[in-house]
Amino acid sequence: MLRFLTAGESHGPCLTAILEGLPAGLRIDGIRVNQEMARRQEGFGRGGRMKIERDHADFLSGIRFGETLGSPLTLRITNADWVNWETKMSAFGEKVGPVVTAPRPGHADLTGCQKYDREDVRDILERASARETASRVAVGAVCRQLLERCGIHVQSRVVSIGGAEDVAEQEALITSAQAAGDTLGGCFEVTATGVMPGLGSHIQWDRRLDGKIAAALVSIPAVKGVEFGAGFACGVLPGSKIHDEIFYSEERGYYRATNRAGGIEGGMSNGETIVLRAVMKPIPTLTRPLSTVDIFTHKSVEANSERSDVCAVGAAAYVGEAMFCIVLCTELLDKFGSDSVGELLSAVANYREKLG
Ligand code: EPS
Repeated sequence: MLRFLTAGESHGPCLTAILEGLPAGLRIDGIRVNQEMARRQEGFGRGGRMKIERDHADFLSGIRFGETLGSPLTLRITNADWVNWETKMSAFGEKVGPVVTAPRPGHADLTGCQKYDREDVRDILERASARETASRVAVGAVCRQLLERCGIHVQSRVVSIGGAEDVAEQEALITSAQAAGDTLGGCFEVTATGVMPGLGSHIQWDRRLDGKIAAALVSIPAVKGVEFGAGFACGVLPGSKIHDEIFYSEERGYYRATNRAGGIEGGMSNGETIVLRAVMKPIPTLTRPLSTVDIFTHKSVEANSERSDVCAVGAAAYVGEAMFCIVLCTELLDKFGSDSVGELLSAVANYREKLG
């Protein structure tokens, strides 16, 4: 079983992840991992933090001479901003710096303070920050390298920002949102090609591939919805306009001429390209803040505002790729379960050959 955990606060010393369950013998290209982390930092509308950080992953365990050992991988991403926060984020010692008491609407701030009985919103926002997604991109980048060995490729694109599909229009919208102290969300698409039929299963609710992918995508901060293939249009059109007819040829085996199912039927990959779209709400940190309630005085005040992004849909698309890679890799190992890459590759090749 592949599993991972992340740890780390946005302005703490570092982010970390432990990834367990990868087969031994996977050659890891560390440069590619770091390139993927750099991509997450790009995009029109990112905030000042992205000028401070040059995210890269250090591998602290699970690899020897560039190859996985089958033991847990530990990845560390150092926060360059830590030097500016060291005293304010100290693990021990006297508390210094202002206490944040004005929770932002739309953020984890208020409910987190209620749930964890904290009096400083920073105790919540530090972990709720989307900075944590840097760890996920590092883990996803490792998983991608295994998927690619099996002929599976994952990519993404931004579909729209603030309702605009044209890039120049998107940038103009982000510029005016910034001037107005506002933020913008949008929609991104993630696809996977080369996925063999049969990842996931129809036999139990928690083994359905679409359920697992949806959970992984909605776990990305600010993502509010996911659809596969024709998605919500399935509720409007008749069955004859939705279901993909099945064909067969010697060269292709079974195939569909359309892909409105988005590559998943009955909770299993069907061999077509997996296509999903996710929507990201606007980031809750506004420089022209909304109204909130001070958690000490219970008086109406302006919400806390601090450095943030105006728009991070491009970054979210890369995080979406990473989460998708992690789920696909988990399912691949679940189906072909192997301790070494050699075993995995021959099991995959045998299966593909059997299907024709
Ligand atoms: C982020 C780092 C954060 C934010 C952003 C994402 O850095 P800082 O808080 O120091 O500016 O820019 O986090 C949020 C949008 C959020 O709501 O917390 C990153 O590395 O992606």
